Amino acid sequence: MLFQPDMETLPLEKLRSLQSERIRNLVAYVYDRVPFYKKQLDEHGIKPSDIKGIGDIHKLPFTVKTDLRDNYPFDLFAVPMSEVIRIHASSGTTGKPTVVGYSRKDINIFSEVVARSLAAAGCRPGMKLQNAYGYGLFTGGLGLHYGAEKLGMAVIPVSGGMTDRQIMLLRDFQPEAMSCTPSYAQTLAEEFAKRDIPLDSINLKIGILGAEPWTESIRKQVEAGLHLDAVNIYGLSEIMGPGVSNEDIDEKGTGSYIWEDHFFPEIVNKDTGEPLPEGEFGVLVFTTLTKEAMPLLRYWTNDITNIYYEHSYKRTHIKMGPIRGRADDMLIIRGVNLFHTQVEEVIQHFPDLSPYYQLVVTREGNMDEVEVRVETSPEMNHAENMEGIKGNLRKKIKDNIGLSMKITLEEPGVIPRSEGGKLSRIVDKRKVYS
Ligand code: DLL
Repeated sequence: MLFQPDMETLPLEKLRSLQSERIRNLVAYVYDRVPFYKKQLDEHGIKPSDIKGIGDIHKLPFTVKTDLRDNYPFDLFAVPMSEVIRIHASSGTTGKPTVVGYSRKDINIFSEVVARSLAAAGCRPGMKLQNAYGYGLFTGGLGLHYGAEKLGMAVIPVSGGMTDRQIMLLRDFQPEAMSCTPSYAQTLAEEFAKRDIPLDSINLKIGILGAEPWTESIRKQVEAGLHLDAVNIYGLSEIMGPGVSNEDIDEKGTGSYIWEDHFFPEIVNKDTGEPLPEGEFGVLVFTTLTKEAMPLLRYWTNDITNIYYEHSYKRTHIKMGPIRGRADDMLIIRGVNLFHTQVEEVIQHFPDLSPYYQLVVTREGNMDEVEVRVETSPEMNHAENMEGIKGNLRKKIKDNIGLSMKITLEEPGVIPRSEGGKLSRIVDKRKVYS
């Protein structure tokens, strides 16, 4: 189902002229209202009138996370506080959080793009959504909440964690859809198996999973463990929150539609910032075309992926592939760039292993070492040749990624699980030594 079919299928030329009109207005708007942007454009010798259409977007400078920190908390707001109706913040691992503000129109658009996303995921008015994203400063909880209401779903606002309560509500309220992080969906799937709860005691058909990278192996595990279709939702607070892009349930595995009437995407080279051709991997950059309270020009997300058109599909908007990882989470091991999702992709081809794993990075002298701790699957016959599996995994990783890693097979249940939020799969012990 398409929530806003006219916009979601707008012919490309019309989409481009809408984006052109919006970027012209946006640049004039931020130049007038946000001292940071006036200064930045002046310094780059750009006048708003130089931006004649979306094709001129490359002339604009990037906005980066430190710009948000430097303008903490509200200096990037383009409207007076009397027009702001909500404030969210994302907690960084260090220092102050990044703050974002929304006008009433922003919250309406936020709800609309989440409603589009849920409809693409297969949700329908009248279905119940158990929303297990955290409510609070994090955009996940309230973002899904307003979007589901807009679509006409009945929202069950449980928030994250509290596994006993989640399971009770899944059984008693019989929701058809659930939203949570993929790692928490893994936790739930595992709890159902552990507690021997029959899957026909629940009614889930759709899982709306995002907020952290995940791959097909987690999709398979969660789909089998909860008997549902697991669909990707992507977004970030700086740009809006969840619902910047979403997968369609009928097109699973082919990428997520970016709602490009509101969020204009580019992929750029991570070292030079140069735009890359369609399909190539690089850093995802977004310009918010319609935001009022805190619009951003060419925001450097640090997320690595690619974008491409698939004209045979239901909508005209561009798609993005799965996020490989964030440029700042990328490990550089003996000169080789490594995302944990690459290891996850190799693990998925081993039926005796589960997608519960952790990468432990240490430094021996000047050499970085990676240990892959991965659980054997509960069904595995332990008489099997453990050394053989280790050897094969080591070889596959070496062939596919180009790095030798130490492999440790763990008993099921040993690797830390998500307790409701985002899960970190990397333990970097080098920081302790340096
Ligand atoms: O995680 C918004 C969100 C909430 C998205 C609920 C989806 C569902 P932040 O906390 O600002 O916002 O974190 C944004 O999380 O830049 C990505 O690195 C990562 N991320 C979000 N969705 C996905 C996804 C929310 N589907 C950062 N796949 C982003 C991979 C994701 N990474």
